[in-house]
Amino acid sequence: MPYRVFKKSQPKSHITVLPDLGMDEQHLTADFKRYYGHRLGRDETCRSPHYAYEALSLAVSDRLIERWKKTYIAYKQQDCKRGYYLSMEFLMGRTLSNAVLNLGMDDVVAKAMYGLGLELEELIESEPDAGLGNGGLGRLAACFIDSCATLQLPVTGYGLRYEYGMFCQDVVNGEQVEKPDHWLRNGNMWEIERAEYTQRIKFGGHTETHVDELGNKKVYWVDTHDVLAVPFDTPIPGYRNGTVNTLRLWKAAATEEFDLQDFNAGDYAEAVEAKNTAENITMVLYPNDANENGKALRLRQQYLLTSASLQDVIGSWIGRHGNDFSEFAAKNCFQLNDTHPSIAVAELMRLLMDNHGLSWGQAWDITSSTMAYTNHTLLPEALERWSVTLFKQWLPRIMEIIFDINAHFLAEVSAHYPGDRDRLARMSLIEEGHEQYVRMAYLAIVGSYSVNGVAVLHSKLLQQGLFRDFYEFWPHKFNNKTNGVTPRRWLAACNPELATLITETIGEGWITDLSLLTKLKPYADDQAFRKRWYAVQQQAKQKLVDFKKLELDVDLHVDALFDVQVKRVHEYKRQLLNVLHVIHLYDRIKRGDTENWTKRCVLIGGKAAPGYFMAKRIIKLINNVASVINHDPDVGDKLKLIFLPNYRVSAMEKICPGADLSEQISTAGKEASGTGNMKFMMNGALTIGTLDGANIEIREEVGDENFFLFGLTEEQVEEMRHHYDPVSLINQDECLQRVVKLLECGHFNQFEPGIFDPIIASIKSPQDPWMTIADFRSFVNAQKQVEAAYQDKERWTKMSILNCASSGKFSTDRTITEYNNEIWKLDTICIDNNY
Ligand code: 26Q
Repeated sequence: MPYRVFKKSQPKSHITVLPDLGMDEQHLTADFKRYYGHRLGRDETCRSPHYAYEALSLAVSDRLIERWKKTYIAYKQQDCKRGYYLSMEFLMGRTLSNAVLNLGMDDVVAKAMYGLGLELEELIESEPDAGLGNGGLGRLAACFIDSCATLQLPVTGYGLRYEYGMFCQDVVNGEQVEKPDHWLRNGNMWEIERAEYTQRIKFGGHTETHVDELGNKKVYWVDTHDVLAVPFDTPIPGYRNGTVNTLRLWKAAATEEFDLQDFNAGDYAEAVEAKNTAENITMVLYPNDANENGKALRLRQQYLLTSASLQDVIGSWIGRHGNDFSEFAAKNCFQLNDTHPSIAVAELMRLLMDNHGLSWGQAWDITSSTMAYTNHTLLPEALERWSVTLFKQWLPRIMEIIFDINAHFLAEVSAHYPGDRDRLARMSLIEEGHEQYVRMAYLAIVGSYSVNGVAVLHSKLLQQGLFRDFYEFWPHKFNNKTNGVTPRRWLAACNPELATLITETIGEGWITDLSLLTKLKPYADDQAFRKRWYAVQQQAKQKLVDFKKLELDVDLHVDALFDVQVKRVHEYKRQLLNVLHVIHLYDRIKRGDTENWTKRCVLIGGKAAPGYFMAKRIIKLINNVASVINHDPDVGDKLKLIFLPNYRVSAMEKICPGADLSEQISTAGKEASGTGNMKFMMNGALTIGTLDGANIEIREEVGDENFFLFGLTEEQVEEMRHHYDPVSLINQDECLQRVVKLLECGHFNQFEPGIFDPIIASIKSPQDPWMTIADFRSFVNAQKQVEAAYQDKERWTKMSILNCASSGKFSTDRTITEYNNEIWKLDTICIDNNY
């Protein structure tokens, strides 16, 4: 440890013993005032809510830190088995309201702020989102660590502290414009820098092999250009249980020697440049973008995360057990969030062998019984492959170890399948060809004792498709863990009115045992209850309308069906199918086919990867169609189409309580799970969806009659591929023909000729992988069912109650319990604290 504050001989623990902080209004108010006046130097003349947010956050944070320390001590004293969630993304969103809820201070805080004449909502809104993730995978990591803390599991999240998170999306002339997200500009109230746990990360250089007198081989990785990884910790509170776990995010920094070397040689500017190169590593989150694959900076990010985290875990192990690794595997496990941190397999081997003197066999036993891998995608283009050349250049020692792992692995395969050369080539960690590539998913599978998908269908398709050979070889490694979302953020906090109604009806146990929501089912038949449910939902819709009115200056009406699709914009998610349906409704209005019309407001939001041309063009199409429809006096309030800019966690917290209909319309077999679908269901929205990802399980839970199903199954999609003929499907369907004609004649791009040609060409192509046209008719028919149901208010409300009541399975508390029972096997650790 580079910094030692206290002399070893002198116990100083008394200076850290403090009386517990008061959890009442008086103590909180006093702390708030002290921070506001003394620490932040503000007074009543300050008009910005930002400083009041900071003062409140500091006061709340003090109360978290108290419990954090107790949790830390309990884990240390019990020397319990620990879990580590390694992820390149933690999409945390805002922290204040979640911390207040989990500490059980919501009433106290509301009263204290009211007493001070402050608008709590305004303070909460002034917190920027921590947008350190792209979408589902990053938000899942955030929900997981919330559940781990709530379930009192000793799990630490390890990630990167990007200076710039997910870009901010502006819409200019209907087009996405990216702006940097400098979320740390005004500081971060929730993190603590722990420079004393800084780790050193090697890059570049080369390896040297020495054989000692006993004939033992030892490898040295030398002449490296090292970078420092400095940890910043954020407390992760469980729900009112005294547990506060840790999210540790690494920031890259230059070593001092690095700049001194150049500086002494007189190259001041070069020294500063070297510093920049090092610090660039954690500068920006990569958007999920096929065009960004293979970039050296991304590889360096991945290695910094895995090496720093593993060194940190080993360092703390050695602090407790010395150089004895015999119990290491029994007491540690690492969950890899996709292949992004899968270099961990090779890095743990390196650390154990090169730094701690273990043999290959000892190191492999430990590695392959501590690593577990979660896959999040079936799209082949999204599977990570790194060029061997790049790997050798930046991580030469790691590349050697991967070759060694591969040699051992292929020997095992060929012993099992003698003479099967094709199989060896298929399963090799190295893809051969003009250039060699490392197949990261295979490295993760070989190095892990558990491999899971994130929904039943997805896990099945992994076993039968992408990872078939591996499943045949090691069936015991494969399992499914259906995703979830945390009910604290995604119901209790984001929809307090509905949460109150639920708690008044069935008690508050659902917040930590979501299966209790089934107790709501009988109330679906209770007319008085339905009336209250409906009123709460209308209120949530009004809140969303008011909010959008402020932001977008649009007039929406709560009597319309709120039809919502928010998620990353990607062709497989088929925002295009949604737009085709909207154009069809518009065409019906223009034709006067409006008998028994259901007013509908279609809301679409999501970011496109900056280099993804088609996705960006789809956003432009949505905006152009919106502009035509919303300005057409014939349409009026029968139909609205709104693009919601800058979709992010804090936006979803406002959107999901106000949604009637949740669009989950991906091509079957393409969406691994989806988690937005679960947030909507929990808040009482109905789903229109394909048999894809977790939709299948959602439908199973809520029953066919409460779910609007459409589209081809995954098998039908694969079967139809061979003879897919979208043009003839268009010709057979008059409505669809009219929709395509409207697009082709430039109705939505009168002054921008040709801009939608690539979109038209893609849906008309027999090669269209997403087969949008194939599902159009079935989608339109399902939407008619939606309209019929919506027109019957009692029926719709009943379905809404049943959706919420059936959403218990989709809590991450259930998901994490399964991870723990079947993969991690950690004991729960009670923290002695009256929360
Ligand atoms: C890869 C290479 C270079 C740069 C970035 C990336 C990258 C980054 C993020 C690749 C993928 C991601 C994110 C993927 C993701 O969010 N997948 C989603 O995971 C959810 C949680 O399991 C599922 O519910 C979704 O179905 C799945 O799409």
